Amino acid sequence: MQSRQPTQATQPRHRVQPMHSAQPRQPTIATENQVATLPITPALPAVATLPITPAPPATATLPITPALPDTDVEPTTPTESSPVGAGSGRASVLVTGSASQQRGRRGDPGAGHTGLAMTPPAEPLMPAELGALLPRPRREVAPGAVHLPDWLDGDEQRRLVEACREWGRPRASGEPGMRATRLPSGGVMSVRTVCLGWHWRPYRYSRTVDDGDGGPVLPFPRWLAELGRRAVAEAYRDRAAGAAYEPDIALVNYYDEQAKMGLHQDKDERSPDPVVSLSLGDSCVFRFGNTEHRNRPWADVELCSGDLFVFGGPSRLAYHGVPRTRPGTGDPAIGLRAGRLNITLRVSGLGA
Ligand code: MD3
Ligand code: FE
Repeated sequence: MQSRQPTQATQPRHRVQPMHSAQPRQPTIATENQVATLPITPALPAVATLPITPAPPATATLPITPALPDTDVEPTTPTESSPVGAGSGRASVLVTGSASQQRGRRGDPGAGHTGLAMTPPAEPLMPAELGALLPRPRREVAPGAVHLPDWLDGDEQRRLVEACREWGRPRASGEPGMRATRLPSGGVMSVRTVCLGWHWRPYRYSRTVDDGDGGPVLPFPRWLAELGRRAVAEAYRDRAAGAAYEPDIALVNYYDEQAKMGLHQDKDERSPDPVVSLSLGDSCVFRFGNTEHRNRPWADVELCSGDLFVFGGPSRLAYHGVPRTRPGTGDPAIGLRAGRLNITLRVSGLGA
C-alpha cells in the first residue's frame, strides 16, 4: 500500500512526500501505539427510519445516512479552511479537477472562453437542503474507480463494525490492536489501523506485527474475501472478475474527528488487482487524484456509511486521500458512536 500520512495527516505508505501545499498541516494528537478504543454504542436503539428508499422494509431498519444527490456543486476550489460542501455540500462529487473540467461537467463548454468561468450556472443548483432527498447513483469516477453508494445494508454495517471492534481490540501480548502507525520520517499517522492477513508497516507487508508485539498478524477471514468478490462483481458488473478476486489483506482504519490521510498511492502490493473500500460511520471527503502526481486534477467524493468503492485498472495507482471526515454524520445504530471506519481489501501478490 502506500504512503499515508503522519500526524499531519498524511504520509504515503510508499513514499513519504510532502502533502499538497493547499493542505495546511494540522498536527493531530496521536501517540505511537496509542490504543484506539472504538466508541461502540452499547445497545442498538430501535430507531424509526426515514422512508427514503422506495419500499421500506416492514421491520425497523437502520436509518442509513441520508442519501446524497448527484448534483454538482459550485466549482469552488476546496481548501481546508473553506472546505467545499462543508455543511451544504451533499453532492457525491463535490469538485472535479480543473475549472475547465468542471465547466464541462456542467454542460457549459462555452463558459471557459468568456472569462466568466466562475459565474453561476444558468440553471439554479439544487438547494442543498433537498440534497438528502435524492438518491446517490452509482458512478464511475474514473476508469476502474466505481462508487456504489449505500451498498451495505444496516445489518451488514452493524456486523462489520462489530468485527472491526474485535480486530481492533488490545491483545494479551500488550499489542494495542488498532493503533497509529509510525512512519520512517518520524511522523505518526493520525489514523489508527489494524491489519488482517498481512501486516502493513511503512512501506512493506509482513506476516508478523514487526512494529508491534512481533506476533502473528490476525487471520484474513473467508467471509471477508467473499464480500470482496461480491463487491468486485457488482462494481464492475463482471461475474468472472468477481469470482477471480482473492483478497488476502485487509486494512482497517479508524478516523477520529481529527484524523485524515494525505494524498498517497498504494503500491506496496505486488498484485495489480483492485482495492475494495468499505466505509462505516461518519461520512468523509475522499479525494481521488490522478496517477501522475499529487496535484490537481482531483475529484472530491463524499463517502458515507455503507458505501463501496472499488479501485482497479487504471485507477489502481491513483493518488488518493481523506482530507477530512464529517464528525457527527454517522448513525450510532450501526454500533459506532463516533468516528469513521474504513476497511480496504487488497491482494498482496506475495504468495501464501
Ligand atoms: C484508490 N484508505 O488505507 S479508502 C488506505 O478511507 C486508504 O481509509 C482511505 O487510502 C480510507 O490506503 C481511502 C479508498 C482507497 C483505498 C485504496 C486505494 C482508494 C484507493 C488504492 C488505490 C486507489
Ligand atoms: Fe490508500
